[in-house]
Amino acid sequence: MKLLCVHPSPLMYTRVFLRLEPLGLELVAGAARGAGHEVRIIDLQVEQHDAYFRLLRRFGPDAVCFSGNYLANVPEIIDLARATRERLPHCFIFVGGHSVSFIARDILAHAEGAIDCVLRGEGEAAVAELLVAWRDGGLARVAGAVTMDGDGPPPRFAASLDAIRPARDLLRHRRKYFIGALDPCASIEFARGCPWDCTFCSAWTFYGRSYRIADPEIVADELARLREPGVFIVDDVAFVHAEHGMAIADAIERRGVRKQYYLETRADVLLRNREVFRRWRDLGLAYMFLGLEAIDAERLKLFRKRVSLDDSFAALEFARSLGVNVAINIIADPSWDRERFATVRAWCMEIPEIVNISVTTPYPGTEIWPQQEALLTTRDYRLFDIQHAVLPTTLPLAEFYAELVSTQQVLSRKHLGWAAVGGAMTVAAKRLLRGQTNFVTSLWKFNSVFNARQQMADHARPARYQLPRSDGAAIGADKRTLYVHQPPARRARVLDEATQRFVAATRG
Ligand code: B12
Ligand code: SF4
Repeated sequence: MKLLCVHPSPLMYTRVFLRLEPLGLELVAGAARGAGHEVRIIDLQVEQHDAYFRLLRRFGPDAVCFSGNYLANVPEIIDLARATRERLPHCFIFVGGHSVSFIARDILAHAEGAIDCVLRGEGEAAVAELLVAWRDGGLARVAGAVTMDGDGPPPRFAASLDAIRPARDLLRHRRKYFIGALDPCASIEFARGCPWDCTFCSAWTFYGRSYRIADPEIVADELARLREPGVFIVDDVAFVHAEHGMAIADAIERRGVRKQYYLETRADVLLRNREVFRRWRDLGLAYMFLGLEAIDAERLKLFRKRVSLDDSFAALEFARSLGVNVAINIIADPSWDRERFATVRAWCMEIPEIVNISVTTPYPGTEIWPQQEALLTTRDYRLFDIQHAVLPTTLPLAEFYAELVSTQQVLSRKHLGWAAVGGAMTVAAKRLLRGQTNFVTSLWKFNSVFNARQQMADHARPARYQLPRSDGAAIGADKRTLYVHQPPARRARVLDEATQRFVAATRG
């Protein structure tokens, strides 16, 4: 069977700072190809809709699937599915990925027949079976499949993270992926899931609070095969498990792999596994993202981050001492007034780190969704990108955006000040010499994308598809309804005893 795998267009943030290869979709493609199907991938982060329709004509797929990791991409996916259905009425059209797994029925309803199925959960676990079931009948028996005719059994976890490799070779423009000065940059997965349970996050509800690790030798082989000098480690929390981090380090050292890495982790993990991070600094760790989320104890508690303010600051100190570039995230609350924005701005200017500001956004699948859903001021999917305010703001909305964008501008200028530009220009020149323009272009894009007037205008666009109301009370009453993959039995977690004790202690 011929399968075309499609990743939708970039969202606001990725239009400026980074653009990464769609690793999840590559895994789905890898699983389908491994089962004998002829597979193509198109990534609309780097290609236009015209290219998609041309490929559709040329390739003539029997099946088309879309990656729905991001809620804000839902309208685009539905419109593309409708346009595909018009052109290829008998094609099997399905969607999978993080966000759509939480709202599968709503997706089918919006699409009015243009989408045959939503495959919930880890796609590589069931895609091969799904394609056979569509050909031979029996879609409703496939684990994770949701169709207009009924639901299959609950989604199944992939048997291991090692068996199926991402079909990287199917991506047509590999040099288009970058993050900051890591240009070009590939992505890799060392571990999957998260054992913590922050209220604003859906990573733990998607993976049933599980945490699984990949075989160090297999990922080291994969790293050795990557041509890109930069590597983005996609794990939600890197190096939770110290021995695993060390084992990968050993394996890549044995192979003589030399790359520059980007990773994301938690303050408490960083403090606990200092040796691992030092080792990775020596191996090429260049950027680290710490999700601090708040700079006051009250909000940290509200987010159930389970990290004290003291630990957050101690982690920042330690990260600085490593000599890597550190970025942190702070979540802007809709209740912020001018004074609060000014305080945050002042604090951010005092510290050397890159600061990213996102806006509190309740997503289906998070614990705050049932609590806050009724308060939403908009249900337009496109605005659920953590850069728009979808809850009532204390300041008039236009003023909130003016403050938000000016804070982001101040922070952007801080890093692109003349001194910084001096450094950035040297990096830029080196990238240009290698024919890589992503990083250089990103330096000038900020003002055209982050713009308060544009953000307001986004709210005024007519919305064809809107998040439907759900029964928030029912979801809130039973936590199990939040999960896509139900939590596995305790023994299925791979945390060693010491890490388990650490996670349990931080969970309180
Ligand atoms: C790495 C990452 C990124 C990277 C890479 C994104 C990319 N190109 O893929 C970067 C940094 C660019 C990024 C950016 C953003 N991200 Co992000 N990201 C993640 C993260 C941490 C891991 C994703 C990942 O690569 N996992 C590993 C791969 C193997 O898994 P996967 O992609 O999920 O794919 C699996 C399944 O989802 C499924 N699947 C995926 N596609 C398909 C397709 C089909 C057909 C099928 C059947 C199955 C399927 O099968 C795959 C294999 O098991 C997730 C959290 C998480 N754990 O999911 C957040 C997450 C997905 N991101 C999130 C957000 C909010 C964003 C941003 C909007 C943030 C911002 N500041 O603007 C941007 C928007 C990006 C864009 N598209 O423009 C939210 C999504 C919220 C939502 N409900 O919409 C998440 C869940 C984080 C969170 N805690 O809330 N992100
Ligand atoms: S630690 Fe990170 S990935 Fe885990 S639940 Fe909290 S925000 Fe989500």
